[in-house]
Amino acid sequence: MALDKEIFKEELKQRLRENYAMELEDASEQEIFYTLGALVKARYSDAWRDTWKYYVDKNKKQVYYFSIEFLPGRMLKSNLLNLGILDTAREALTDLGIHLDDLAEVEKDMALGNGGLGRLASCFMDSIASGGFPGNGNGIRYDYGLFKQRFVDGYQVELPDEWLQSGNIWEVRRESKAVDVRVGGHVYLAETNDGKLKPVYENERVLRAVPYDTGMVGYENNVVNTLRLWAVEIPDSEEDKYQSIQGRRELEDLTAVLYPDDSNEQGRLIRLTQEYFFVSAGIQSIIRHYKKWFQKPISKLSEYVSIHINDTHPALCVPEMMRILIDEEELSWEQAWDITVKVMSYTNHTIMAEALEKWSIDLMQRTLPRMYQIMEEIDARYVQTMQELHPHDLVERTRIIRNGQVHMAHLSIIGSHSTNGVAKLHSDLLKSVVLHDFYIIYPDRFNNKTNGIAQRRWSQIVNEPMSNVLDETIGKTWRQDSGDLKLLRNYQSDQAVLEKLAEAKKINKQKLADYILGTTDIEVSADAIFDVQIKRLHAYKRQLLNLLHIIKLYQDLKENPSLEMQKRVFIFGAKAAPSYHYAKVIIKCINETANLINNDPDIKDRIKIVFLPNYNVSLAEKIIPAADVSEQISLASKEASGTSNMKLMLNGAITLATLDGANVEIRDAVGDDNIYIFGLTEKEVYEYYENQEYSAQRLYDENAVIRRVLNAFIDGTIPNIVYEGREIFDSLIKYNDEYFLLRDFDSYVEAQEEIDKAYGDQTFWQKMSLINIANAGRFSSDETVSRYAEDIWKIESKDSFVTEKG
Ligand code: H2P
Repeated sequence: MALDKEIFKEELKQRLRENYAMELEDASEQEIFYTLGALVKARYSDAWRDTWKYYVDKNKKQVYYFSIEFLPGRMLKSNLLNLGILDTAREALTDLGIHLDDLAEVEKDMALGNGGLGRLASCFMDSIASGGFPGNGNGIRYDYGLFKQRFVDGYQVELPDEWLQSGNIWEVRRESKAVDVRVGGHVYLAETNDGKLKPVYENERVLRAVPYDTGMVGYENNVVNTLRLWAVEIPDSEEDKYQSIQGRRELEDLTAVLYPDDSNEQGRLIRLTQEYFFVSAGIQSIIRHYKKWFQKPISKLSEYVSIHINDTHPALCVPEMMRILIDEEELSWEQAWDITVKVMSYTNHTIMAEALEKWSIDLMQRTLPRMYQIMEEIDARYVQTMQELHPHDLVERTRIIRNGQVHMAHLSIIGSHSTNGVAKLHSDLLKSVVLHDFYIIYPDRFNNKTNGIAQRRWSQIVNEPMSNVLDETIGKTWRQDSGDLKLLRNYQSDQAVLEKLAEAKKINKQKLADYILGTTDIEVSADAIFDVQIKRLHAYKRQLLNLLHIIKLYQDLKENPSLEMQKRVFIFGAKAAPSYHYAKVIIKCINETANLINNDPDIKDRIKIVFLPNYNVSLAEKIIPAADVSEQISLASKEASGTSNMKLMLNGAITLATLDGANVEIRDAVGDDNIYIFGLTEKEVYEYYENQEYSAQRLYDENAVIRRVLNAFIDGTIPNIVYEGREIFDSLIKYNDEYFLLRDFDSYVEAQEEIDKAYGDQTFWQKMSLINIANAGRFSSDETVSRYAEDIWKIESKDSFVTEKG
């Protein structure tokens, strides 16, 4: 429904009067934001109701995407865009003297995730709704999102992210849909009067799970799906047990923070309980919905419900579904297992050990006794079935419970019908190395689904100047179907188009330069190359390699001030996990190097380093449109996919990359001439592991450039890093450089030199940039989600069944 500008203005004023007893002139930006949010929500509420009713009426199979992280960022503009009223709303607000962009800044980022995993989940939510797919998210409503990052003396300081302080305009509390979740205590099986074995719970704690629903608005299609996030409360029946404030707090802490530090026992306990809490609440609500509205026998569940386990955190979906089917629905084990495996599917997001989650048997038994019993049974039956088919060793290596631990990835694979990786290379590695044992057992369960990004957000919303040039050049169909970006290929030699794209980039760069000045006091020139690395801070992502190159450039310039090179601004955005010491050391070193270089009068503005604090979705939206170079420099084989690589490419940045994760597919899309590839291949990395020939010390001894760069960490060249510099140095030399930075250093420097040269020829550069934009369409999460829908979830898009039935 088109938006009438005048009616919209009147409605805004009227709602403001009703809610705040204020006239527009007197209202604060915050009051206007909340009023506008309520108005937008009201606009999609009918569609929201109609959508779920439609799924029910037509008995449509739905997917439930279980994820411990969601990172939607801000939702105002994306909701306006998807409702098709962004432009009109902007105009109407302008008439009223309000800038939509300023107003949008009021919204707190919904930051219920750490990085790519959570952001992917949110891109999927957008694409599932936009594709008209019946699909919902299920997660945790943390009171505090990912910490706010500040730098004090170059160190990362973490502050709580009180995102809910002023209320969350998009959510709806649904108390009537609360469910109970039982944890702790003891469970034993007792015979009932009719001779069945039933679990009896003793001394357990009952938690009340209250859902908060947020509408996931599809792009101009009247579909609004639901993201359901659970918060813990004390059930009425248990009030007596929680008379002290401290007791209440302990319980309420369960959904207080995202990823509590799990380096200590108390933290791990909370984490495991969190996992079970949202899994149990989610599955109970799915079953209740199914029974109430679909009114089909429980044995048919897999025809109507698909559950996706996003990484292993929701792996307890498997035993929890079994519990409900056996204990409550009284199905036989075999029948329950058959349904469970058909319903579940699992995505692996990384080969890093940190994500191959394991829990000690003892902790599992104490925290979730019934879950443990069921997992023991799954494990025993697995061994029994498989030992007839496979060698003993193989079965032992793949079982769920072994060496005193419960292996969540094993549980996810065994308990589901599909395991996928997130880029071709990653999926291949899963099959050939990381999960090879399972691939032998279940070859048909393995498949690849290369990640994608919500392209409307990462182009139309964040980059208006570029979007306008695209409209003028290739028409507007790309806004609906990003595959049409390829039409741009016809203009790669059109000087006028190249110049227009360059102008758009310049506008974005100037805007970012202003922001940088405002937040960090660092002045950067929009004429310089904006070289960007934005992602979680992690050793394998190799922000340190980037820093080594910067130090080299600095040393070269100091030695030879007349050295010819393009001006560069190196931009970083990254948070380090609070307990990840080494990552924090790298942050400190980057900040101190920045201090040194940015203030060195010999360097002036030839190199600038900007580490923008508090990297989050909103900051990404400011940086990405302004980027010239996209740093994707993880050690080959370590980055499962990456998604900032896709966002940066879509915005015309040139990728500088190792052949890792989805970089391989980006290279295939743009061709070797439009990307800069360097470093070891994944095969070579594995060869090093095998032959153990790698010696960082040798590289240090033999390579004078490397030596000089590394010495800068310990000889006082970079000030204020006495301990940190030594730690970096030792990690590379004494501990033999786990991620082969020194091995890739020369080829990285070479690639950087080529980039420097290429940027000198602006036409050449703009053409590469255009080719990147033109070939980004295939990395749309619309496409990715369609593949999941077809191959894994077996759900149909609303469009397809609407047309099907005429
Ligand atoms: C992870 C992987 C990325 C991947 C993303 C989504 C865990 O994200 O490392 O390679 O693209 O999941 O599948 P991240 O490192 O950004 O936290």
